Amino acid sequence: MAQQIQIDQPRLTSELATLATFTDAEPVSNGTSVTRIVFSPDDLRARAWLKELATADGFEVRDDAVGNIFIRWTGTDPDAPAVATGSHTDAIPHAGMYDGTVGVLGGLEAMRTLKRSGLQPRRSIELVMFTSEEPTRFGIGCLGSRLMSGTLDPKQADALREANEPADTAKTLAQVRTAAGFTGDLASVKLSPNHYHAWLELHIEQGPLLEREGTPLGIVTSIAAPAGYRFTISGLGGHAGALLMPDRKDALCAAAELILAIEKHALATHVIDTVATVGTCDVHPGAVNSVPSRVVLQLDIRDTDPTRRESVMQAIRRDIETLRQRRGVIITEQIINADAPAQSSPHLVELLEEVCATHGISPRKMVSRAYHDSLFMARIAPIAMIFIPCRNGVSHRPDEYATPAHTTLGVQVLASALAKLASE
Ligand code: HGY
Ligand code: MN
Ligand code: MN
Ligand code: MN
Repeated sequence: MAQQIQIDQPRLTSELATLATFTDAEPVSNGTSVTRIVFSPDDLRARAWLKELATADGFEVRDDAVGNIFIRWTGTDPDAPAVATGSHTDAIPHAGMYDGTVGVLGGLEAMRTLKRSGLQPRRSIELVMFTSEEPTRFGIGCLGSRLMSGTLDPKQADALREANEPADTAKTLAQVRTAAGFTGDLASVKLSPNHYHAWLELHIEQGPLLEREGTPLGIVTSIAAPAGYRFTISGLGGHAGALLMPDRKDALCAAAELILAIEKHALATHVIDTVATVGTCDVHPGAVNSVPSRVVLQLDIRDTDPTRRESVMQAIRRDIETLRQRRGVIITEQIINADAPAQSSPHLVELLEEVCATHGISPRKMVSRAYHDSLFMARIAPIAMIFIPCRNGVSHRPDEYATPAHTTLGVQVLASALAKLASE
């Protein structure tokens, strides 16, 4: 099979470049800056373009109530659970052009290549483009795959509000998706546990290991466990000149101490798998001559071991208690998500190793520190992920880059694996 698989590299490279034009980010000199927030005009244009491509290739296209797109190549045994692959095309502000898109356009090219090779798959092969893998708009990532796998309550999901809008104007997911034309009941998004025979996702590594070791491909054996929390710190603000220091309860100073405490406790595990960052900090009222009275922080904390992640949270909470007393501020904690890690299917890892051997590749087995929709697909299907190197391990930045050769090799391995799985 390996020999017959001729990926159309120029077409794939050009489609990745076209997809990157659906952005409202300003052009930058050091790469391709992409901002494509879920259900934004650019996201809707990208969706329409992808569907046109897939329809032109003769695949069946549908979307579900939250806008997950399904591109299906029906097999000779249409009732057998399908083999699936896919990823996301939404992008955080000022991101790059390869995160997620390699898995979607690479998956489409894999299906087209198999079709061109004359394969008649027994199992259907399905490409999925997930809605809102990034947490940017609604504060929680993987909305589409969480709902598909039944790990997010549909009513809770519809009530999620835009995370970066003022509370009084923030729209709910229900309002935004309805305006985008997705009006079905979110409960209908959930798939049964045996809906798919197997799930594979092709993605850039978003880390430096493959490039550093000169390995062209990684096989993900597990996906680290992400958690998100929102801390609201309320103090006593006022005039930056007239309010004397002893009378202040400066919420931003308290936030600064909390941010450093988070870093301190993440480092204190002395385990490289523990990571934590405060990625957003909203200061109210946000005027230079006004003492901050309220600050909202969003924490992203991850670990391959959820128990160790929780022990870091306990240490942070102890420091919060001290901060409350010493600074006289109110600090409330809201959990956004606290997910379990995912293990890849040993069978799929072995199958990918066999496919790599036929392509003359010796892959690296590795942990994914970024989360992916595969983290949730693991709840309803056997999963594995294929990683390709990205330059300097950079991601979520305009200088994110994957070479056409690495991208093509990743798609070649994906196509061979899909063909094998479709005949199982
Ligand atoms: O944050 C992540 O791990 C993913 O790239 N959204
Ligand atoms: Mn991402
Ligand atoms: Mn991604
Ligand atoms: Mn992802």
